[in-house]
Amino acid sequence: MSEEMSAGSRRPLRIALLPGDGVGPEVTVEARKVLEALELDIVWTDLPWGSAYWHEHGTMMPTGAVDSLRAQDAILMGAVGDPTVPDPEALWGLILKIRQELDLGLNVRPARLLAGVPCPLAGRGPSDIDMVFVRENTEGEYAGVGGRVHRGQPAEVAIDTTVFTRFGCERVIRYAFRLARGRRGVLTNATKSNASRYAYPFWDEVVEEVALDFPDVRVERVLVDALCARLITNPASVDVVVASNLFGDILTDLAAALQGGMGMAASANIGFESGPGLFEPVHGSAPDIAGRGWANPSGAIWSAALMLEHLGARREAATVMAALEAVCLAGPRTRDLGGEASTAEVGDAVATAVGRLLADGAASGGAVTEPQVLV
Ligand code: GGG
Repeated sequence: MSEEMSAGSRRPLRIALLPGDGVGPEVTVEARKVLEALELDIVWTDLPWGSAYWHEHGTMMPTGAVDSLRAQDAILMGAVGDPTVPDPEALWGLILKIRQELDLGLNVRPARLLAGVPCPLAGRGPSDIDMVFVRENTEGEYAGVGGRVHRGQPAEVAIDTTVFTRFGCERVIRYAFRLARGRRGVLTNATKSNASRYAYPFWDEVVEEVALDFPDVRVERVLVDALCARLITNPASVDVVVASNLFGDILTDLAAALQGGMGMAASANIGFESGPGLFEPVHGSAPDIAGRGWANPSGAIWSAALMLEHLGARREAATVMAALEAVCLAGPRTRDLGGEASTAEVGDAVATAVGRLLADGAASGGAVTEPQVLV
């Protein structure tokens, strides 16, 4: 984490903007608008990578793309995926490649229901849904280890191997314990060690070993299928969840639904050493609604707040979150939240709220303070 990056830092923040595909450009332009309302000194680098780039050049990104990202302080991304590009090509050519090559081993996804956002569960409100998912981000079923032979033949074989390393698991699990310690002191380990022969029993062992260093955190081992049910029946009982890459991916779509829909969900892909993190809404490219101005920019704006927090600009991160929360409460809202506003109208409203909060803070000498998510 770069603690030294703050609003008062001496040099501008270098932020790469990677809008990507589908609704990605529509939501990232709003996140950028909100960041610009903070009046930070930011040097933007626009990256035209994604499916259109693939059609022109045959690859999702140019040669040396990931290395060029190392010079940035952070990457703000939209989404990747388009019906005209094979999914494995799009994902392995861009987001999964960036995560692996920059060693962004951690994916932190808060799932909090903001006041004013409708919850699909009857009788549940913001006090019931406030969780953080800590997802291992470069291994597991997304390690890319496997193969396919005898294509198109009756003997065709396809193998994807779950890969857990002690190094990769332990650093993520340790992070989750630290996060749990600073919240309710409970860590839920999402596992499947009843059916998995080797990988998840190993994952559980690492959790138990790391737990010895955190005697103040109660750890519960919950089978991922049972955890899905519990997220519906008793979401308030879940606080910090640590999960493998695959389970984290799936659980956070369910959690996103609980926090009002995919459009609300944000994520931080971060490493354990210095280097840029990548911040992206959890939703994909949503080609079915792309170009209509319907996408909810909240997940992208929330991701921008996580980016600021990771850069050490905690007060600014809190200001963005306070602005987003004010707009969720009072509107305008996009149609996924029951409103009629466009993506740009919501972005404008959040940017205006940021300006108002800054002016109020300057007038009162006070700062917006909010609990933060990253540790
Ligand atoms: N910004 C989210 C996005 O582009 N999602 C596409 C996707 O399916 N990503 C897989 C993953 O997050 O592991």
